[in-house]
Amino acid sequence: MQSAYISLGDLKANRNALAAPAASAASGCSTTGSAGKSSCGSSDGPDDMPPEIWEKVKNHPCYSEEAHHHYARMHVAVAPACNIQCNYCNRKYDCSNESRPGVVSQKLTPDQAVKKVLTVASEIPQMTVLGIAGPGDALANPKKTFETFRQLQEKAPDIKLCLSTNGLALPDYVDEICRYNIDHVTITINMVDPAVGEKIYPWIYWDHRRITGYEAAKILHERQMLGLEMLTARGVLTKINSVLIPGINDQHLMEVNREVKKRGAFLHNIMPLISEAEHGTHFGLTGQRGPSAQELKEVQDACAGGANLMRHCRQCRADAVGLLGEDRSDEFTLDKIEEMEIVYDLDKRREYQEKVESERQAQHAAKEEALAEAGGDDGMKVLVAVATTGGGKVNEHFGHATEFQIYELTGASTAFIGHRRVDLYCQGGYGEDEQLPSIVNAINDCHAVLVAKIGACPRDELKAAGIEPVEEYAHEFIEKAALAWFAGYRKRVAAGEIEHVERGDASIRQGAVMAA
Ligand code: CLF
Ligand code: SF4
Repeated sequence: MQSAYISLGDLKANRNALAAPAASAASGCSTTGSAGKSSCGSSDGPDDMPPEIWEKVKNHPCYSEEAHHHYARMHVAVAPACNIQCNYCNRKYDCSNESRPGVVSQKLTPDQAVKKVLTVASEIPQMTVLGIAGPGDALANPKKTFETFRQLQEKAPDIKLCLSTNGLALPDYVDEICRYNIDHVTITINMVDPAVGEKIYPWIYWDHRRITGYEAAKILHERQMLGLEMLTARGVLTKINSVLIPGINDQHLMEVNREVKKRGAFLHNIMPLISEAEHGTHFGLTGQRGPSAQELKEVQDACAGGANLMRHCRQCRADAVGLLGEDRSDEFTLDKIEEMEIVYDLDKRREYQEKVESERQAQHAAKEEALAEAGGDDGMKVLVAVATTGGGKVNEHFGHATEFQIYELTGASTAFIGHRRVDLYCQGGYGEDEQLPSIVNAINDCHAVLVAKIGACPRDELKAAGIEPVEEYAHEFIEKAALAWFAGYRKRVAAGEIEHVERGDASIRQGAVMAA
């Protein structure tokens, strides 16, 4: 599996480099920065990760790829205003820096937000993280954002607090972030060169005035870097989101990756630009395209060795609820919450999370066992798509999948490399054959698709497209199932029963997902 943590050596170097600001700023937050190495199923965490960092990441679905199969997050949409303009954003919708473009969330007051969090926490005990990620910028709405966090810190002490910002106002709020024990902050950083930045940001509102062009991008860049350094110095785990915009910052994101690593970023999440004309953004209306799946992967792979990459982001909405990739926000609208009883039982939540933890460790152990038997790397590498509803298992029917998780396999490794959203194939009990070409396009770079069940028609179409439908591993752990299929595949190739051929590129789904 892909490592999702910065190394301890990097942490120490970062801490030393930032020793001076740390000394002057250290109060409130832990003084330990981001650290660790590979994801681990042991309850103590990886050997080289300080226990306090493991505590912060082990059940955060965004900061740990492994955790995202098992733990849920929710967002509350309390922050509507924004202090900058991004060319990929239309304010009619949620902030595209953290949210899927084209989605509108139900805005809440802090009191409504707190009630919603307590209700969800009592209904979904594996919900461990609360984030504020728009619909505008969390720190352009500081009163609402921090009032929500203040109340939650008192009323839901076991829930980790998380916020996302464009970084312009960040240096002014680092003390406040620490005061409320907000352990996780995301900054969207699309450039470290204002000449690139001025193609992305037409204006910012700063120091009581609107500033445009190069000067605007320069101020934003300086504020982002300062904010990141201040958070690292105070031990707040900081993730960087970058929107990959082909022709504008695709070649530049490697430099962004290096610069944020130097300043102590814990993770770097490179997300594809989604720029459908119907969303009415500047980029959408001027024909700026988003990347293909392979273009995204190439940029991510080119950043290998720098700040560790997050590849499981789902570009959630600003009122998302549930596991990453599932959207239960409709179950928790304001009117429905009014009808629900809040039973915030900390012991019950802990008890449930212990069960989740043993499931996660079982997945980890199954993967280790499968890797030990995988037969070694012979140079062959393939991608497979997996249909899952969570729990780390192959447990979704092909026709019910709204996304497929993509794994890269060799004879000695398995790595989660992303997901592909698709329209539902099964509509009201019938297969929708018109959807099949778009589903095939979304996983066209894969050699196989692992599912709990699949009907005859899609099975034949997938085979005709060169993608093998596999249902023998239904309800098994994903990595174990994928490696078992790959071992059989290599045997068939070696025996001359089939020929191994390279696959083509795949499309990243633009537009909203159709609900089940
Ligand atoms: Fe939300 Fe963001 Fe916190 Fe996660 S989401 S504020 S760090 S709790 Fe996660 Fe969603 Fe991607 Fe964000 S998958 S859009 S990275
Ligand atoms: Fe839109 Fe978010 Fe950019 Fe503000 S920071 S313009 S809300 S994408």
